[in-house]
Formats: sequence, structure tokens, C-alpha cells
Amino acid sequence: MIHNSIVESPFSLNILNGNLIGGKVIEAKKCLNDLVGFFDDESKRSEMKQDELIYEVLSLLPVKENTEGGLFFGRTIIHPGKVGDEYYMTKGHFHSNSNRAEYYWGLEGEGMLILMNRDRNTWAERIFPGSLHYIPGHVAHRTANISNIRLIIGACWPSDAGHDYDEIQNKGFSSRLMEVNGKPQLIG
Ligand code: PAN
Ligand code: ZN
Repeated sequence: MIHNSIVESPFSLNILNGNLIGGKVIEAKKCLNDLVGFFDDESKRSEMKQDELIYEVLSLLPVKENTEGGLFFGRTIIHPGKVGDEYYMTKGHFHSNSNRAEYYWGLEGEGMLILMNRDRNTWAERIFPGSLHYIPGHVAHRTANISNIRLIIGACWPSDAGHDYDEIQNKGFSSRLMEVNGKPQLIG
């Protein structure tokens, strides 16, 4: 039993790049071949190098998935690049427990947080080192890298949020973030 003693936290965070150490940290990597159908130009995506790494996620899970009242903490790196004119991005999801909110913040690089509500209205917020984003419940979220370097973001979400990819997998977001005349623009 811990009684009246000073203990070290089992977790540590590299504040510069979001690397997480300690506890149960799981890693997920997504390559181009994991993203079939997510980009506008599927034929271009299918002609590209399929094992190119697009994004990688570290998630710190101090409690079991679905625990009510717990919090998870994550770090996502989105590598720079485009499929045609569309920036590399995460799949995007609603939370399975749809009303669960989330915080994102920018650590490195420049990007866009693309948000879509249940009425399929889409908008975006610029991500930069120090930017802080509150994602309300019932809002789908994905991040796109609009810079030439890695985009690194941190995230914190409830342990009973869950991830629901179905609507995005089937219908996408109502707008896509494309490069138009060298600048990011929401199209659609
Ligand atoms: C994030 C995302 C992470 C990867 O941790 O899961 O950035 O994006 P996809 O899950 O859409 O592939 C989060 O929003 N958690 O809830
Ligand atoms: Zn989320």
C-alpha cells in the first residue's frame, strides 16, 4: 500500500515530440495501403508506394478501454505528403460513445484539424505548436499535415469514448482539405 511516501510517476512525456514512456503504451502505424478509399483520388493512391508510412499513434492507456471516468493520452505523427492535391491525413472518426469530447494540441509542424458535426457540416482549425483544440462530442475529427515536416499532435480523450470509423469510411467528410494554388482549402 502507498502510504505517506513520495513515488515517481510511472509515465513520462517528452514535451518536445510527445513521446510517451511507461505504463501501457500501444503503438499503431498506418501506411498508404491501410487507407484504401480515404483519399479523393483512389487511383493515384493505389499507384503510390503502398508501404509508405502516413501516420503513427502512441496511446497511453492507464485504465482498461471502456472504463467510465478514465482518461487516455495520445501522440500522433502525420508525415508530410499528398495524394494528388490532398494532404496526408488521419482516417478520422466519431467517438462510439458519441457525446465524448477530446482535447488536441499542436507540438510540431503545421496542420489542420478537420471537424464535422452530425449534420455533416465541416470546418477546420489551424494546428501549430501551442495551438489547443477542444473537440466537442458528436463531432468527427481528423488531422492533415499541411507542412513539409512532421506534424505532431497530442490528444487526451475519455477512456470510454471508443472510435467509430464507419460513417467516415463509408461517406467520408463532407469537405476535403486540398492544396489549391499552394494553400490549403476545404473543398466540397
Ligand atoms: C486520436 C486519433 C489519432 C489517429 O488519438 O485516434 O490521431 O486518428 P484515427 O483514429 O482517426 O486514425 C483520437 O482522436 N483519439 O480519440
Ligand atoms: Zn478521437
